[in-house]
Amino acid sequence: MREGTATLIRREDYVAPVFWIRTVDLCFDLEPAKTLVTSKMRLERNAGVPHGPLRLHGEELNLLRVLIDGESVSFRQEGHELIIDNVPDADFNLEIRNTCAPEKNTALSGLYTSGGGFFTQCEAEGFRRITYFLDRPDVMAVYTVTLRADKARYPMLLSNGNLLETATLDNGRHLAKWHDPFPKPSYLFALVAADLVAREQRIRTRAGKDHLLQVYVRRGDLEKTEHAMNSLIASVVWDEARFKLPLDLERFMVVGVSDFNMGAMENKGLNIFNTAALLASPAISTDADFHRIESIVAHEYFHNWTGNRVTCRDWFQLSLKEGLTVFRDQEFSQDMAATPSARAVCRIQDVRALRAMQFPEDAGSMAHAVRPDQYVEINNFYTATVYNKGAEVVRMYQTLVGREGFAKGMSLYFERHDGQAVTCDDFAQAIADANPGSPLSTRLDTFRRWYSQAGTPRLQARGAYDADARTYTLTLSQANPATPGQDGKQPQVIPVALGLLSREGRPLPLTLQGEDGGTVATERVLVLDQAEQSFVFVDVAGEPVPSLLRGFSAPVVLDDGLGDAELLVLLKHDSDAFNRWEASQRLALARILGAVRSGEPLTLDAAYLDAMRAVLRHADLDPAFKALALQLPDEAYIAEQLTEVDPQAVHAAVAAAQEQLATALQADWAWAFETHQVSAGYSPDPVQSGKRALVNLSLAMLVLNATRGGDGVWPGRAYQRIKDATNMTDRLGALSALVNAHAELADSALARFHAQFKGEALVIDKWFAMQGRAAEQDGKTFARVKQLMKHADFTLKNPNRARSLIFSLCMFNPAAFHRADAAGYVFWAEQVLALDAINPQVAGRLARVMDRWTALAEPYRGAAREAIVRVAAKPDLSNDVREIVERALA
Ligand code: 0A1
Ligand code: ZN
Repeated sequence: MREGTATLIRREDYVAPVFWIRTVDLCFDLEPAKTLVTSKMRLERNAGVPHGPLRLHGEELNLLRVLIDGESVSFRQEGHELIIDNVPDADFNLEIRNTCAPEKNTALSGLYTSGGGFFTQCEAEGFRRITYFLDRPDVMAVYTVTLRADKARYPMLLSNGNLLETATLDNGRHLAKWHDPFPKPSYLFALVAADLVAREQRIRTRAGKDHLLQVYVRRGDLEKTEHAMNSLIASVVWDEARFKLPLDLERFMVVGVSDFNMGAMENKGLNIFNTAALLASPAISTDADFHRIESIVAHEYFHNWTGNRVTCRDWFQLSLKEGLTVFRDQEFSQDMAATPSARAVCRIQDVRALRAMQFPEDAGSMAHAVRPDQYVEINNFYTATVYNKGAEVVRMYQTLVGREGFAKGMSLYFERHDGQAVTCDDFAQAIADANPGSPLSTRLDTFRRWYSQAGTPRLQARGAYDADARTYTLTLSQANPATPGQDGKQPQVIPVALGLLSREGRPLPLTLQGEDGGTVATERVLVLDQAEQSFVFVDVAGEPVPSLLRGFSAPVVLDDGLGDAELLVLLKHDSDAFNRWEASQRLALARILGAVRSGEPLTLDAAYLDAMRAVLRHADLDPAFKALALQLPDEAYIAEQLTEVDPQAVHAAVAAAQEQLATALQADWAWAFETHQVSAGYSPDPVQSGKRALVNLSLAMLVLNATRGGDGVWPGRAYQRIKDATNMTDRLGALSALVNAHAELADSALARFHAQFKGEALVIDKWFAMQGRAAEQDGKTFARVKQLMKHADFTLKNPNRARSLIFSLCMFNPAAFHRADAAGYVFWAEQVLALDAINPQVAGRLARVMDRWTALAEPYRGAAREAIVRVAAKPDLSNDVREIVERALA
């Protein structure tokens, strides 16, 4: 597992491979302790590059033999490479035989065992842990795979593509042979051998073709696959309708596994999922789980075109497939949400996630461009920047060329590049070429800076109204702060969707100077591509309130200089639901930041409380929207607004705001709780889940208020609700209300919950996570986590379980983690090192918690540094963790 060699890989050093591998015939004799792999490949020199030896990647393998055209050849092994100097000039056959040890593979990369079965994870560089290969995405081969294993223990033998043959062998073994007709890079290879059952569905697509969809899980989990299957069918239908992209396989398989490093993986025709991202039932899953599963199933399915049919030339282009596929799954979720309000809720949630995860990344030690320039360990670059900011970049293409123009661009992209391994530039060119004369095509070079410049641009907007001339001049300017290795940044293309409102909240027509007055649009997109530009609106009847960056039209930080009065107009009247929500957040943010900066205790004013009450009691607003608008900004997002962060001060201000909102609106919360109960049978649809979100928020407020001396009836009602609940959303909501408020009944409720869900690993994960995320109060949460580390159900070996407790504390609970006595940092260092010995990818992710340590105030800053130094001093760290801590200390 120890990597030993930490070389920096640079984008500019890309060279095409010296050889192509055209076909590969793989044969596996599967045994947990020692699996024998025989690989027969057809190789061809790449005529376009200078001659050189054949260098194959291989890690943690035991090499048995190497034959070229049936004859043994001499070879060298250097580090993680197998080098063959003398290879024929013409095409040749290469046969390699090696073994690997799946049951020792705790890193869960390559071939590993989980729950008594075999599973693979090959992205990004896991295939080289199975056999020697040109393990790079631009080498695409046609695979034929034979699996041999014990029939009783592994009745299901799966690989990519179509099943050619099955047979029974001696000694209780059996065989299955698969063939995938689509050339693919090795990272999309997969096999599964396990005792699984499948939910099956036959579908006929628009094109009139029949397909078999299968979802494979362990026996007891079959009834939890209905939602995944429905999500898969909806994804197939959507991709055909929206982008004319059909399912290209007769058989499409999805498999669940409980030990998995990420959410899921898009292996061609054989997607492998973390069970947490696949299994759902009302009894064990929340509305949020249902929603997340739908979007991940869609994401992996959409990769079949954006990732698999057209793949990445090299790993620097990762956002080519990930940013685009996240954009596609976000669009899908919005279309599934159906109503405008539910669509807006989706958008708000996506932006919240971007700000909570990606903005801090852009401001920290690991800041990198959407298309990074260098890496040591590619696994460290499956980031919010590559995924979520990448998706925002794709969204900007669509904003600039329009929905139809974007669909045309996608068609051209597939026309040009189907079956190829390409770059982000190829994608940009296709979208631009399909839309000549568009605001994208005329600024393509500037637009491309989104791929090369790290950092979140600051967009400043200032308006000046001239009453005599009836003009409103909006001056937009941009600046992008320096990030590691990037000082002077160039202006970027920033589409600014906007509207202007009268002081009474009426939308105003938007005519720019020089345009004929015929334009009556009340929303339009301005394109900023210079450091500063002014736009003059004419015929403006009175000083307007600008509603800028509607729908979050660009991933920037906006400073529009608006004060309370204007924000209250937007909160009440903006036709753009996103900006309405944004106004609610900014009103809260201003108050919290005011308290943190001044060091004075926070007191919420009547204007704010009245506005929040009006939102809560509003007759027309969607409950899901209300729940989002009434939620305070994340502590991590608040911290991002400060140059020097005292996490305890941030938490104190948020806790005070929470308590005051709970108390001042007590009667309103009680009203909301009573009037939004769902009586119909459970469905995770936006209407029901919106009501449950508002009910759960209300209950949390009511319980909090009760523990601060308010109406004492609510903790008892929450406790009863946990007992009576008929779905996990209600049950978990009530339980977390008690746990977060540290109510007296919390312990017994937690014990009951644990007893009730003993056998459900995914629910026990929630049980740990809830305690790790509980609002800190006098160190109680931290002490509880330390104690839970010794719980019989806790293990570092299962990534979901490790994340449920450790990440909940270190990543999602700043006040419990950043302690003045540094105990949180000591705990972090211990867990990073312990995890690194088991699973470097998971350890690397945990290491990233310290990315923003330099922004901390003392004593946190000094103590954080000490903890990072302690980790960095460990001599045999994985590349994953070493890269993170070294960048943090650079
Ligand atoms: N491509 C997958 C994510 C993924 C990446 C790496 C993995 O192992 C290191 C596993 C999954 C996706 O975007 O869904
Ligand atoms: Zn993906």
